[in-house]
Amino acid sequence: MTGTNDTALSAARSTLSKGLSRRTLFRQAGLLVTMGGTLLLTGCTFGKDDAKPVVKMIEMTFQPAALTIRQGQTVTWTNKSTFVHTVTTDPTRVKDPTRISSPAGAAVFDSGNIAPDKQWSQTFTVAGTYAYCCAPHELTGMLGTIVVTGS
Ligand SMILES: [Cu+2]
Repeated sequence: MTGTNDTALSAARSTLSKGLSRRTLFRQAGLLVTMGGTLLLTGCTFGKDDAKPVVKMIEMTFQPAALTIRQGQTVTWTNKSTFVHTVTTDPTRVKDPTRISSPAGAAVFDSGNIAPDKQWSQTFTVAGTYAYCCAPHELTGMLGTIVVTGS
């Protein structure tokens, strides 16, 4: 999959240019390569055998921005940036509620502040599409999508 390698290289170059350590660079590149079997151009799909769906917060982006998981899986957001971020589908936490959405019957969630090098997890029990954002950075486009397929 040349697309996977290109993506990993691109992410690696981006990371390097932002001044992170080479060790961090290679760890991220290695993870991207490891994920290669399921990495798509627009996101990742995690099957039942994949242990840990992860979304990284890198600078002011969610990576991958679009992630597909199975019902009942838990997604962990890891803050790899120097900023405080949040993960929210709560309309009361954002300036523009049209940016976010949840499937019918799903409770909204809000991580609260996730400091640099911290992480936060959410288990998805209701299938459907979740459009979430980082409340402090919604206006700069820090948006993400989780698609939960039926078990
Ligand atoms: Cu943010």
